[in-house]
Amino acid sequence: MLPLVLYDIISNLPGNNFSPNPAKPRFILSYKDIPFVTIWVEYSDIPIAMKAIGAKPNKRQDGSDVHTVPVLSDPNTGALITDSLEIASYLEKTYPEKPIFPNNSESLIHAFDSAYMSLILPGIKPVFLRSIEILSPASAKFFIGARSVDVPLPWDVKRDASWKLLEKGYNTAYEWYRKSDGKWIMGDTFSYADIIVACWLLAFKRVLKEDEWAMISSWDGGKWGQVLADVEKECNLA
Ligand SMILES: N[C@@H](CCC(=O)N[C@@H](CS)C(=O)NCC(=O)O)C(=O)O
Repeated sequence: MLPLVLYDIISNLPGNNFSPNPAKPRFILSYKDIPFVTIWVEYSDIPIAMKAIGAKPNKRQDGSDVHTVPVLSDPNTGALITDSLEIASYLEKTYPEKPIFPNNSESLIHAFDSAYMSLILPGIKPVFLRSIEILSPASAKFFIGARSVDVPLPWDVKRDASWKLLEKGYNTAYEWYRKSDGKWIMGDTFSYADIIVACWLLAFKRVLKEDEWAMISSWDGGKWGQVLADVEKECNLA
């Protein structure tokens, strides 16, 4: 089997990775034990680099085209897939061993993805500010332009108020987990929903200061540090 190729975003952190959406296919590939290599792309080069390989554009909320990563290329089938959810769907169909959408849960997990995002977005501004600090100047500028469409500037708001909003979102996610009889959102059954939760936590851990991540990971009795550690272990990444 030829290794698949995952396009992810470069940063100045050791090991590069920081971005939640490309982390999702990385976790799936590792969980399913599919060989892959990563091509690291400058954030500001995403449109030109993805156009150059012939990747399909994604859609902005207003319906206009935008090139995004992750993109996954599979030389075994010739597939070239844009968007983390599309990639998850492709990988599940093409490599069904170790399912990530067990019990026909794909549609529900798509809905879960949006619901989880709506918990995070209200408190995301300090995370975006920290993300800029780990990008090159050109990519930082591009990131501000791209992300401020959904999360309007200014981002330099009172951190404490944002942390409160983010904590409130995670308190809700905690209630979701508490209703499940097991450590995963579907009880004892691991799924892509847990990967979605973990990839955002990983992004926080990577871009935030140590004390900021320590605060988030300790919310809800240490639930979030634990979820990240559990998912990393389940996906052979710990
Ligand atoms: N829904 C897409 C979102 C991907 C996305 O927004 N990617 C960001 C990096 S994390 C990007 O490429 N942004 C480029 C831009 O907005 O111009 C997915 O899940 O793959």
